[in-house]
Amino acid sequence: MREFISWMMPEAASTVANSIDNITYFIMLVSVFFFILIMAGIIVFAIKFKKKSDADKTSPVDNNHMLELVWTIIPSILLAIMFVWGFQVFLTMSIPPKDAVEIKVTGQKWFWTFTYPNGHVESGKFVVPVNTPVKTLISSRDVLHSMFIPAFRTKMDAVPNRYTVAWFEATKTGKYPLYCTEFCGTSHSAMIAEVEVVSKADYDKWLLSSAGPAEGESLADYGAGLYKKNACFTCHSLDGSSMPGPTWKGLWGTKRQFADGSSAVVDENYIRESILNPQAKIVQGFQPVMPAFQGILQEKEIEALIEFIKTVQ
Ligand code: HEC
Ligand SMILES: [Cu+2]
Repeated sequence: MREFISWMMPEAASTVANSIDNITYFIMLVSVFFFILIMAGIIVFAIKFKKKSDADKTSPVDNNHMLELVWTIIPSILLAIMFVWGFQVFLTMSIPPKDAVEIKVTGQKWFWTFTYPNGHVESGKFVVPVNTPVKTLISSRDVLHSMFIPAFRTKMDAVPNRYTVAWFEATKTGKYPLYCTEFCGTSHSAMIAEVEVVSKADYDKWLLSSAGPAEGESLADYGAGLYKKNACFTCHSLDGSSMPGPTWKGLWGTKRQFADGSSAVVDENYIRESILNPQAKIVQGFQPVMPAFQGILQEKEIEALIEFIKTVQ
């Protein structure tokens, strides 16, 4: 039976995924069974007891104790099973194991950052060890978001000014999508990340290695990757098209007019300041909605982004 209906669910890759699926299937099958039974009853009775002539009288029977007991007791038992079973799974999902690895997950328009116990900050990519409980402390820097990892059946709101907690234990290495499931504005649909489940050894190795271009990769190419990874693309286009932020096409070297009337030429220092402290100078005609990347981007990453912007002509 399980194999027969499992196409309805995404891949199950965490310890709780199967228990959640089982109770979902149980509730669904019970509902489908009674839906068919009741619908069939309505149709059969409507045909069988249709008033055929004016002489037909309504049945004198007005109750049946046995029948009423049956249709009260059976649904009560089924509901009790659903409640107790569901509550058990809910408790398992709600209480993170004591030895869980703790990772902070921050949502903001329109990307996710993951802060590891050693201070390493990663965006767009959520690397976690396999067969290890991971506790996520989730929050938001602006509006409501929600972290959803379908393969783990994990979903939790990201709320500004407070932490929410979710936990999971991945059972298979591989890559799984993470979505924002709380509509949060223009580029909500681009607010995705990739969960990468790796072996414990690879996880430790990954945590130790610092950010930087791969062997043989130019700084500008590395910057192009960061443009995607840090979701700059949700607000800045490369082809001149209009988005919440100014396009990067031909940005380098142009003269910028700011909302306060001052102006400056776009050079390394201006870009650096725009990334770390975007509110310092607001480009005329734009809203001050760019998030500050202070504490998120490393020095080398900022250099790479500057090199990349230079190449967008
Ligand atoms: C939520 C939307 C948003 C995101 C995400 C975003 N920006 Fe911006 N950015 C803006 C807006 C709006 C402005 C113009 C207003 C201002 O100057 O703050 C801007 C301005 C800039 C400027 C100055 C550009 C100019 O035309 O003078 C730079 C450089 C910049 N952003 C870099 C980045 C980088 C690098 C990233 C990714 C790491 C990024 N931005 C992510 C919205 C965003
Ligand atoms: Cu969101």
